[in-house]
Amino acid sequence: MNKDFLWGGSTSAFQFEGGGRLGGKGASIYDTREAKTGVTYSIASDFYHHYHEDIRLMKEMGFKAFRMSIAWTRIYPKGIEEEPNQEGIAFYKDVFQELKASGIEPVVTLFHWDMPQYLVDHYNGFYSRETIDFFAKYARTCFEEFGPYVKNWLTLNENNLSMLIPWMYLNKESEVAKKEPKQLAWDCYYNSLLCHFLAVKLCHELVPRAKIGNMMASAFAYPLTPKPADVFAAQKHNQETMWDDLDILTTGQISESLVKRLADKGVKVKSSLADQALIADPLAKIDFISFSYYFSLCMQDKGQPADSKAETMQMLYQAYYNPYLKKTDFGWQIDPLGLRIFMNELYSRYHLPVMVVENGCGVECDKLEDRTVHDAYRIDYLRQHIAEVVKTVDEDHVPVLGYLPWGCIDLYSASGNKDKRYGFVYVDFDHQLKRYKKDSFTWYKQVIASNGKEL
Ligand code: BGP
Repeated sequence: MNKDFLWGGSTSAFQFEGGGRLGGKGASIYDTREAKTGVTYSIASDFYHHYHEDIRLMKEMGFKAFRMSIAWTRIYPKGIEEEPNQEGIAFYKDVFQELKASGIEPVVTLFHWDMPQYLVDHYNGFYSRETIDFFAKYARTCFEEFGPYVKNWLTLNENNLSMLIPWMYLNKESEVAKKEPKQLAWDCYYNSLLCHFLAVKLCHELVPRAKIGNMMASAFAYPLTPKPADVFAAQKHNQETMWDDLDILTTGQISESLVKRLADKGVKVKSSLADQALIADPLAKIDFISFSYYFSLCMQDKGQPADSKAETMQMLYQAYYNPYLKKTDFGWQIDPLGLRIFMNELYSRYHLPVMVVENGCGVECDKLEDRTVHDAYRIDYLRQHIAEVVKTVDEDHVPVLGYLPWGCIDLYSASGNKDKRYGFVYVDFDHQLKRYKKDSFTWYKQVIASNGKEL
């Protein structure tokens, strides 16, 4: 393992930062959701008030990197203002300086789903072209203000899935929301794609010493059986959920095959010459591929009667359970070797360095006893995955830049469930958000100190 390997952990603003509307922050879609569901995203793990303590804990574990996202609404409260919010800028500068002083590189996601509510209400999020300009302005501000502190940037979290969840950023009462769903999904995705390209280009122009990557969700599927039709189903699934997106990001064009496949579904790709020039701009090419990996999937031929013994794994996509794998209590199948297979596949396709920016096992069974949590199950899960990362680097010689497991300090799950925990540090959400080191804290510290040798 390279001595510069980025060991660390990963979070996002809406799930971790809290701080509510303090410091002039505007409402994101999660703040609005809070009013409806009662899930207290405005507090979450309250990194806003605990960052000194949290960074101390990360330093104690030996973190080399920490992934966090910037809340767009902390910089531009509505998304549309002329001038950025200086208090928001000061907050993040403070965090970055403290990370730097602790020897920890920030890995910063520009957009982790927390769209300004104003842009949803008035522009239907990524549906509108205006949002691209607002996003570009936000990204420019981030690079100009934080460029001196941040060497590693990620654009939009899990953007390959944005075609599957366009309604996240739509005003459901608007006329737009009633449009033909496939075209609507593509149009939203396409505009978010332009946001990605603009951000990459701006980053290369404004912070030339920095590196910037995409962030994709692994939806990696095996065929359920060696039946050629199942192999083809898996191939199609991987193409449509991951490679179509990555092919655009890395080749600088929307392939004719994709345009025709979309046309077969009644979806039109409207791409201006200026868009095409941006997509093809060498400055708009990513430096590395980052991704989340929690499980692998199995696919079978949809045209055939479903294998009655195959259990369905209902996610964003209909997939099947792999009879050779165990699964978590949340039904996510545990596949450490799948991570190695996936990274090899990525590298052989795109020849770019890769970075694991999310991985982990969310459980509801963490129990605080005598100021700690005995989380052998977490250690077991991470040990197996890290072992595969090490082999991918040392035996397959794939350039893996870092391993940043998800929710390194407990945070809210994307679904709002604060009892689904991933961290090395327990956050007592019922008692002043006090922090406690779990058994995995000491274990991970030794993993980092030995550069992945002592697992
Ligand atoms: C990814 C998201 C994260 C995170 C993670 C775990 O898709 O990028 O924000 O939440 O999944 O999922 P969950 O929170 O549902 O356990």
